[in-house]
Amino acid sequence: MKSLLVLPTYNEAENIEKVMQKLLVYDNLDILVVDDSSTDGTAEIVKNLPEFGKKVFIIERPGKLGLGTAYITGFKWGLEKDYELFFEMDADLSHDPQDIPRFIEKINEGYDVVVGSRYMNNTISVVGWDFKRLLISKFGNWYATTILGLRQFSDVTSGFRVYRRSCFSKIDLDRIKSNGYAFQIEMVYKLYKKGCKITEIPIIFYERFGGSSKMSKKIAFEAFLMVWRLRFGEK
Ligand SMILES: Nc1nc2c(ncn2[C@@H]2O[C@H](COP(=O)(O)OP(=O)(O)O)[C@@H](O)[C@H]2O)c(=O)[nH]1
Ligand SMILES: [Mg+2]
Repeated sequence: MKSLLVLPTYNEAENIEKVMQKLLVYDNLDILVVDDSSTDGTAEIVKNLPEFGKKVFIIERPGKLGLGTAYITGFKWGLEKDYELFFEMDADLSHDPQDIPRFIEKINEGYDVVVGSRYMNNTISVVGWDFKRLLISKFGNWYATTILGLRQFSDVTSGFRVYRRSCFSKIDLDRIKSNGYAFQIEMVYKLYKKGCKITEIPIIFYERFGGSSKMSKKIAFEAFLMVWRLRFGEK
């Protein structure tokens, strides 16, 4: 199945080339970088790759406009073309491109959405986080899944996943409001409500290779409030 992997970047120059090398081994996978005017030359590195314009594409946005809108922009680009599967992945090597075939296996079993989970079967598969960060992530998942009735899922904030094309005709992408972690929660919640078949696979999450995190307290707080808006707000 022809697949598009949307890779949002904001100052990932230290990581982008390594990630690309690991992604370019897959024949049926194109990569769309959505770069928000990184100041460290991320976009230039992408545009200098020999595969640029063939398997690698870029959308450059005028400023840091957020992770959620970066994904929506990327998905819409792919929907205008003939991609069947849409992957989400971080550009900082936290997610291992070698896991991609396991996502596709689940799609072939008939699932519409496959989420890579760090917390399946009551285990924690995170390398390199301090206790505080882990606690926030675990609490965030408990909080969101409890309020939204998604307790069967162990990791609704994970950003390593794949959606089948048909998912995007079930929801209005222009009405996805949230960014950061809330974006991941909103997508799972809305697609679940629309009857999409969603499953998880275990992944190991590694602390970013180079550079620094772009997530802030503000983005975590957005998720905190957004969960209630999703629960009681528009369907
Ligand atoms: N285009 C774009 N990418 C972003 C933005 N915020 C984060 N990212 C990218 O989204 C991915 C996840 O962000 P990251 O800072 O690693 O989040 P963390 O893993 O939760 O600390 C990385 O590839 C970032 O470069 C943004 O505002 N715009
Ligand atoms: Mg990261």
